[in-house]
Amino acid sequence: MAPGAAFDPAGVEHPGGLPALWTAAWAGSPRTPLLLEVSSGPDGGRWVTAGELDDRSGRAAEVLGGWAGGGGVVLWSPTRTVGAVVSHVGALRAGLTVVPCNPEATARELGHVVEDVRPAVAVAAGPDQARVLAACGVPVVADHGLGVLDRSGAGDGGDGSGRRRAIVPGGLVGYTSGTTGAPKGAMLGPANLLANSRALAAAWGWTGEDRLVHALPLFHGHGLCAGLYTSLLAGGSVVLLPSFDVGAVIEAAADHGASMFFGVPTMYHRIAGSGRAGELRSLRLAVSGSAPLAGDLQRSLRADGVDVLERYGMTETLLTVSNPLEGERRAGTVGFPLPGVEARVEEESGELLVRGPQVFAGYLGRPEATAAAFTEGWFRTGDLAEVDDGYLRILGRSGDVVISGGFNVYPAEVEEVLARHPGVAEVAVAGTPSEEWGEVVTAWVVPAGPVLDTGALVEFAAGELAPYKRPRVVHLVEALPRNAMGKVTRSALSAGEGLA
Ligand code: MCA
Ligand code: AMP
Repeated sequence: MAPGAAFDPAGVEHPGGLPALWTAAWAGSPRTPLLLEVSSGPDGGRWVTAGELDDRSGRAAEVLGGWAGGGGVVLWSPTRTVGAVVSHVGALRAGLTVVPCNPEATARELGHVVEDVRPAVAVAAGPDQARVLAACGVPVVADHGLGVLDRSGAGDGGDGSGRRRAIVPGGLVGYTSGTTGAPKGAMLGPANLLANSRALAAAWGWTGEDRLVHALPLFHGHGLCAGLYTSLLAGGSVVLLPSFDVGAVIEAAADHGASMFFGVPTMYHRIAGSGRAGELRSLRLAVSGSAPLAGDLQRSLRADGVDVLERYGMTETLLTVSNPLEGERRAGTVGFPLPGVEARVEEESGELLVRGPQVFAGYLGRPEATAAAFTEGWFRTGDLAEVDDGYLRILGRSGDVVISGGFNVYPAEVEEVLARHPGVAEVAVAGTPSEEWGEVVTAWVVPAGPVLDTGALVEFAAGELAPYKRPRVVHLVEALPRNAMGKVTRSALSAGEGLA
């Protein structure tokens, strides 16, 4: 497919990247309202202005500055608070590379990230998180909930200087699970982050007049790089909701005159199911991504006056393909390459390949995985696709990944955890279809003895896996389906075939 609209490549190499552009704009109009946290917390219920964000994130940057110099900072903060935004922006301003983590991650999951990143420093939202991080040998900075950071915990994990890993400064490392079960860190440099935001601002006509209702996690590209970073670049404002709730989204949009909402299909499924979708018709733009949006769901929302724009992306590339702002948004497709992006479908494999200024540099510390991910400068997405009348249609994944509520889950990681339970002889994990979640994580278990308490097994998994990765359905079986090579066939499981 032809590259998206003309794009000035020089524009993605701005010195200082996004933080320099943000702070220059804030200095120019300090009274502009930027962030509203809908909560009863100390920042809740009032608009935080550009000047205040500048001031507070500047102070956070001063505290973190001592650890800058190409190091990473693990951010283990609550999601969608002004305080979390302040410490995040502060870390970027200090030249650190941010590694935002799921607040619901388990100690095992966090331990893997810390081991992999060997960060210069970590920011912990509470004493429990601080203990887990310090036990990993990382200097810990306490976040007192408002993005007010202090170094009192720093001694606990040593100074970390001997083991920090050098990473391109001022970027982001996004964790995306690997087929081997070990999540890999995708390194996005400052130019990648800026290119993504510039392309979205141009494609979606994003301006300082826009107001985004934000209910997505701030530890993934969708909510963070598309939602927060681009809003700050465009000079728009953001209403931060503590959790996703249909009524709260509708009220926030009405009460604060919002113009935009971004969601995953599970959210739109719930909005349509509430019978209140029509109350969002005043939005100028409702975007869906991270998982396929069912055509019927899109058509039902359209009938209610909400013409959802579906787009496509990945942690490694951020957003690359989008239905048009003007013109037909075609159900079941993700549209056209964004400005500066080229996309093509490889003939033999049917795999979608992309290249452009937002495509990442590689996986942290994994040169072989990085080399395997590229073919002559094109990134192999692992998604199968076709071009239909000019529009790109995603047909599915070439691998085993399960997408549940917009979160990717890799069966191998879940299997590895379940297999450690003494009552399990063999286990296989795959996705099974669900209208609400897209797919749900399902486990087929061959018990080691006559009795296996599946509730206890799920509880065991809860100690090791973030909530979205835990199996929602467990089937006890006598044997697992295998192919001629003796390998378990997950596709047969999803289809309910070959089970003893
Ligand atoms: C929550 N639960 C889940 C999920 N989310 N289970 C499976 N899959 C999930 N995705 C668990 C909860 O922990 C809870 O467990 C139970 O389900 C019911 O919770 P509920 O309150 O109904 O769920 P929720 O808190 O409302 O969460 C649903 C959600 C959330 C809002 C749709 O999953 C979400 O924020 N998804 C967005 C994911 C995302 O941003 N992906 C972007 C990655 P229990 O009952 O045991 O307590 S991809 C990306 O970034 C690229 C760039 C791209 O293209 O976008
Ligand atoms: P992640 O690795 O968590 O960033 O998830 C990226 C994956 O989400 C992609 O490789 C796709 O499989 C999927 N994805 C994102 N957007 C869409 C979409 N609009 N339609 C279908 N799949 C999508």
